[in-house]
Amino acid sequence: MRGATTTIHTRTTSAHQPRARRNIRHAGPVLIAISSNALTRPPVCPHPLSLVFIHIARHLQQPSTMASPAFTVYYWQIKGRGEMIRLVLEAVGVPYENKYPKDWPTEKPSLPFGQLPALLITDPKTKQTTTMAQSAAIVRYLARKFNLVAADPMGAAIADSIFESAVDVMNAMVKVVWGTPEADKPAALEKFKTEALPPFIKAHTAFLEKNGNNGIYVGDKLTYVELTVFNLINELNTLIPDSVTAKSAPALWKVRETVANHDKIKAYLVSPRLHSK
Ligand SMILES: N[C@@H](CCC(=O)N[C@@H](CS)C(=O)NCC(=O)O)C(=O)O
Repeated sequence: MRGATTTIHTRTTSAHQPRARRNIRHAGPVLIAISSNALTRPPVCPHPLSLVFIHIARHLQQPSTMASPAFTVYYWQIKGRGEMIRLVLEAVGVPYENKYPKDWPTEKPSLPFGQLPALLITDPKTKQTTTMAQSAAIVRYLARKFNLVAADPMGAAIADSIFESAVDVMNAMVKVVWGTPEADKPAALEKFKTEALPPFIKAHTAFLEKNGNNGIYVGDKLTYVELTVFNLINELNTLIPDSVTAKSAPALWKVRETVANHDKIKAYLVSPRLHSK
């Protein structure tokens, strides 16, 4: 995650040299501290590992070689499934552009599965663009790349399962809104309200309470899962006002509050980048 700190200490073979260190800021997410003379001249008789560290440190010092791929979120001009991708990029402060379909029937065949959202990833060196599809795959790719996943594999897998359950609810909601004839919508909505919503709130509350009710599902690190649930809660409350509130689902509401108070997300929510619907 941007702002994370990794410390690499290099050691020369001279026992007399002070172990002075300095911090080197660079364009990427790592803050690195190494012995002060290591960047200017290699030690006379270095430990082989120190040369490796020096090489890494020099590489990290050059912003031009640190260029990140350019990201474009390709989706309609609404929040929908595209929003969880935007939220991940916003949370880590990575710039991106939005692309909206202009003539969907002609654009559809160019997508890997004929659907949106997609993430267009352009390599800064080759200028080649990869089109990545499937919202879950995209958010996980970004979350892994920018360290928005739980650290241990078991915790990460449990978090993934929580994410998948949120996607199930999102899919059920999409089906009611977009896949139901107008005349059948009231009944479909009622069914969703009584059959899909309560088990979602119950299961998520159980995970959150087990984790100490801190607004986070696993441990104390915010991941892509809380960002996704934040989006889901907003969508649910848009569809069915007050379906998730501080009173009806306090543990889930805390997730919403945790994300809403994240400094970068807080800024995003009042920025012109936020889609209004
Ligand atoms: N499993 C896919 C589902 C994508 C999906 O259903 N996209 C819809 C919009 S939310 C779409 O592209 N609909 C237009 C179409 O299928 O032509 C994902 O999560 O990305």
